[in-house]
Amino acid sequence: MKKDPGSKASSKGKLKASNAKVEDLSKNLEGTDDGYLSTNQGLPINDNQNSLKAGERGPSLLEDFILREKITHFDHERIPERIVHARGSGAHGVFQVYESMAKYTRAGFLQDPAVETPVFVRFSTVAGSRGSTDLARDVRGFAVKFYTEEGNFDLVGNNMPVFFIQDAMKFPDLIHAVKPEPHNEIPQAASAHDTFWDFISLTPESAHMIMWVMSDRAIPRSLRMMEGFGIHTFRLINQKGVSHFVKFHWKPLLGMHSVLWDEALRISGCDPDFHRRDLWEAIENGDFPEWELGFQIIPEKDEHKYDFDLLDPTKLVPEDLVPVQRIGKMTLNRNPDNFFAEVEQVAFHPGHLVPGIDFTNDPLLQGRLFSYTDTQLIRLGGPNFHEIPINRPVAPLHNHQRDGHMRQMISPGRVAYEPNSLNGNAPLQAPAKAGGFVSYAERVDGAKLRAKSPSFSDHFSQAAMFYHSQSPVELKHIVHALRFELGKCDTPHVRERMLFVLSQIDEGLASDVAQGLGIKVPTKIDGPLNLAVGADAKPGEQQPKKFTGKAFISKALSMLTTVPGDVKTRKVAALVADGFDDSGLAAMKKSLTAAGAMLKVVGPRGGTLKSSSGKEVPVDFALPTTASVLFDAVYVCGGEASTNALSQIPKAVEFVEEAFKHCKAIAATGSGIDFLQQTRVDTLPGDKPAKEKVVSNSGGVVTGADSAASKVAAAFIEVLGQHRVWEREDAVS
Ligand code: HDD
Repeated sequence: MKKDPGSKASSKGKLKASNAKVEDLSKNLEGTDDGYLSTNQGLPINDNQNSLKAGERGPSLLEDFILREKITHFDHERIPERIVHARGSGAHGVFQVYESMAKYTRAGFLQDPAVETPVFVRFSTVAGSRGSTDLARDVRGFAVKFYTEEGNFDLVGNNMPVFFIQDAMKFPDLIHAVKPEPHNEIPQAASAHDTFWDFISLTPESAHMIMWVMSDRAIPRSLRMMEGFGIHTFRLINQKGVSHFVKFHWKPLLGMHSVLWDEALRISGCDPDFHRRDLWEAIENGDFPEWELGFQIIPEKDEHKYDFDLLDPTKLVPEDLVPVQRIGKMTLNRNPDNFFAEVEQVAFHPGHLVPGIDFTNDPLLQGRLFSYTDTQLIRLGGPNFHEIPINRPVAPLHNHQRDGHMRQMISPGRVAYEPNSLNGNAPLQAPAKAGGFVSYAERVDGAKLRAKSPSFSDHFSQAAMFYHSQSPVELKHIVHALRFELGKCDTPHVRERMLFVLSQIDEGLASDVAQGLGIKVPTKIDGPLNLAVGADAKPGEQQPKKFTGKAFISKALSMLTTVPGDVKTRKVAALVADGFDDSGLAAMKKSLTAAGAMLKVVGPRGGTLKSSSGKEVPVDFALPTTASVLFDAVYVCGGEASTNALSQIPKAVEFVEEAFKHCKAIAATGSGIDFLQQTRVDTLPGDKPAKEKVVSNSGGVVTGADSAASKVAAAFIEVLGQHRVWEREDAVS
């Protein structure tokens, strides 16, 4: 029988592109598929269909150790899902620094541009369960494990540069509030419910993050098209012991793009694995996703230079004040061989550091340093999770830690302590010069107290900065998102209080949201604005200041300022039926492929389709099983018989109309234009496709004669490069 290309044998082939981690993982790849089926003890199995019975119709026997082993293993296949970030997708890759960063850090993997450091990345949503949709409105986790020669360095970040809360003490409350409500486990993977907004409306420090989560950043087009951030301020320490503060950034080379909320809702039904599939397919196709690692470097002397505190994780350092230096590139070039073994079992920890990188006193980061090991103990079953292949470092590991559940390493000899004379005191402690980790000797003294620095008390200025830095389209989407979310919130006083919080950022924003909800923005609320304070908090802490004045505008905060204009890896649907014009389809395919995009044939059914001249093309997707929300743009190919047939299929008409509604680029050649004229694409003022058969671009609908397909393609590619035709949005939504 032929082997499935996803089988272990073929994966082993894939592993040939070698680096230290690939070689390390290959030790654990199950051998070949040759040989007989066996038990876990290696006993060849003769009958894997029938249990052992007392007679053909008799009861099964307890003696059947083969049945018991199989069922027992199956019964234990699941481990607890992550309490947050349960839904995730991962990939392997490499990182290379562009030039030595020795000036700032002694970290080995940031010294030599010739060195390729293996990485494993896991992207995730936060609130949903393992099986939830990829398209939830949510923060995306962006966790990178660098397998460096000095040990593993984990950069456990998100796709937004700030966080909801300032202190880890409040993390369980935040997560309890956003997760499905505990009495009925509703809703799944959604923040649009009462408990979330109750908590947020009482915790004004979340205002800045709320702006991000209500923006289009929370519904990315692809995991390959989003930024990543380390969020906290970290330290870089160089060979001389000099420390600089640093903020880590990941900049996607494909630019940043999102989907519309209406699309996200549809995609969740059509393909809940949309992001996971997109990442997987891009890597399989050789379209390796790439990000540049960015540093925002702040000298120690500038610690108090800004009107926010560098230790406050609800604040970002505007790129206008401290530019991001792009210092290296990460390329994801290999899909996992086994989802569970790699993506599910990978264990990240912000405390996995290498010499040359260190923490700051950000109270959110400090709490995280406890949480991540603790969670792996329950999730992965014990203290030996570092031995799981995906987690083990490529750097040598020697210590006296021993035993525990599922210990894999066999540590010989009788010496399991230090100091020792029986084994020459080995393994020896490493002097700093030889790579031993030495914590940065920051001077710390102070009274023991539960308190928050007054420098953490401005909650609205950066929320206003984010809001006012958006383009009009993005701004409108934030208002609509808030209307949706608060509209799903049933408790009137929670909605009203939240409107009041929004009015502290911007009164216009609050009244726009209120208008959509059909209620008024309250002019005052009973009691303090901030209830996320200790019982004996000072009155100042309870009344954070409303933002007034002119907001700081930071260009980098709008995704639209970063549209790169190229169409690499974009997926375009060609609507085609029997009798299509093959010259038009071929010309369109040639141009799109040359620009790095993909043309997929969408037909009324599967199999192949015949052109008017008798040529056959295979159908990539059949209309009943796909939808235009799964594509970036649509081309309606010419050919009378083809377009006549398509116009009789409601799903074909809906396909184009939906793409139009979602502001996507649309192209048609020849009789494809007649097809468009029977759809809603033609009913909107100003967007009528040209009936004459010359190339025309009317509001992102590009049309032309069959013979002009290459020219149509060129104009179509230009529209596609803008991602969306936003001018159309008001007319269609
Ligand atoms: Fe966390 C997982 C990112 C605050 C406790 N976190 C987790 C993951 C990411 C982040 C990307 C998934 C890792 C993976 O793919 O396995 N977390 C963040 C960021 C935060 C943050 C960027 C704030 C800046 N987290 C945070 C706090 C706490 C935690 C304040 C607790 C005090 N996070 C966890 C955890 C998780 C986790 C419970 C769940 C699964 C895991 O660790 O391995 O320990």
